[in-house]
Amino acid sequence: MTNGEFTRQEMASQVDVWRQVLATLPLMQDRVQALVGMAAGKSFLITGCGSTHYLARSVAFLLNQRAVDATARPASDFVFFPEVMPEEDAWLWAISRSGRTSETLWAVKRFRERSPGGKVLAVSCEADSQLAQLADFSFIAEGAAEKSVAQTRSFTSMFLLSQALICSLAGCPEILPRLQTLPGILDNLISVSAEILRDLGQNRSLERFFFLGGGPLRGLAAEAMLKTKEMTVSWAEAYHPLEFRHGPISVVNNQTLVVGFISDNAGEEEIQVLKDSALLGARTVAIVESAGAFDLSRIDNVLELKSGLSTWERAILYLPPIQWLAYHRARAKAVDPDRPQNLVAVVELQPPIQV
Ligand code: F1P
Repeated sequence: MTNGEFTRQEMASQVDVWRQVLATLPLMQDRVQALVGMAAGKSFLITGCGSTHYLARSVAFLLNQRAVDATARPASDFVFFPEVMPEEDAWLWAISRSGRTSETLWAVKRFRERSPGGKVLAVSCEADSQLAQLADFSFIAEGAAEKSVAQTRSFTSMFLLSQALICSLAGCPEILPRLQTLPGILDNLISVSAEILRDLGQNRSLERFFFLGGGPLRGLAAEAMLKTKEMTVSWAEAYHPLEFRHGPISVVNNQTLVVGFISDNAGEEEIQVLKDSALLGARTVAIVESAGAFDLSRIDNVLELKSGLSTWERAILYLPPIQWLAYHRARAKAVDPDRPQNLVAVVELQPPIQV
């Protein structure tokens, strides 16, 4: 199978895999309770590489919003600058689809050296991986593993699993039933937006892609950027929405697409950034909870989530539309999103350090 067929199938199965991941939560209850008992009052160092580094950034923000101390850094920063890790009272939360990425495994090693009493929590798609075995607690997104190089359903499923863990860790279990509604909402979102996403993906006049998201959506905007680069070999960048005016907007032209991941906290201001970009010739897309809440008259395309959920709860819904946009662009450019150029599914390196 080639020409993006693995990627397409993995994205198309996303709704079912989310349901599967959410259905396994009750089976993890004993482990979650043990984790909650031991992790109370600790701070978290969240890490990963590539996609999972961006996932870590959103997870850290979600924890911070629930008053849990958390910092996200790429695994290589923990390996080469271990002094940034506290010597006690911190846990390492490592995220890796494969559980085999060198830097992530090295970060675990460095953390153990620096903080012998600290614990390691792993979120992965591979139960038998080295990372899952090294961790004190591992949580697996069942059914989310992939054949493709670029992460799609694995990313969103590990995000959902992490979010469910945060509900327990941060003492907000009342959110869990609302997370259970996400697969149905995604199903509807993808069917109603399919045509827009295909048209945008097939629009070869677009050459520059910008994804704007703030707060918990910043890591997701970065992942949208990475998907666009990996799958379509295109120029893509991600920013906090209001940061866009502080320099990046200078390269906006009529070959530019600016996508806003619009939050509840700053919706009006975020949409104004899209409107400013439109005046410079950009095509704009706003992904919003509800179109009725804003004046969207000068926005080219509006995708409505209609989730009835807060930004914190619905965050992961912003990403799948961009995965589909990237898929269609890859097909239109005749590049294979299953095997992006210059990339491998897992980066395994020779140790530069004694590990
Ligand atoms: C992380 C990752 C991917 C990326 C690339 C190499 O892998 O950086 O995000 O697409 O192909 O690996 P993992 O640690 O999550 O398995």
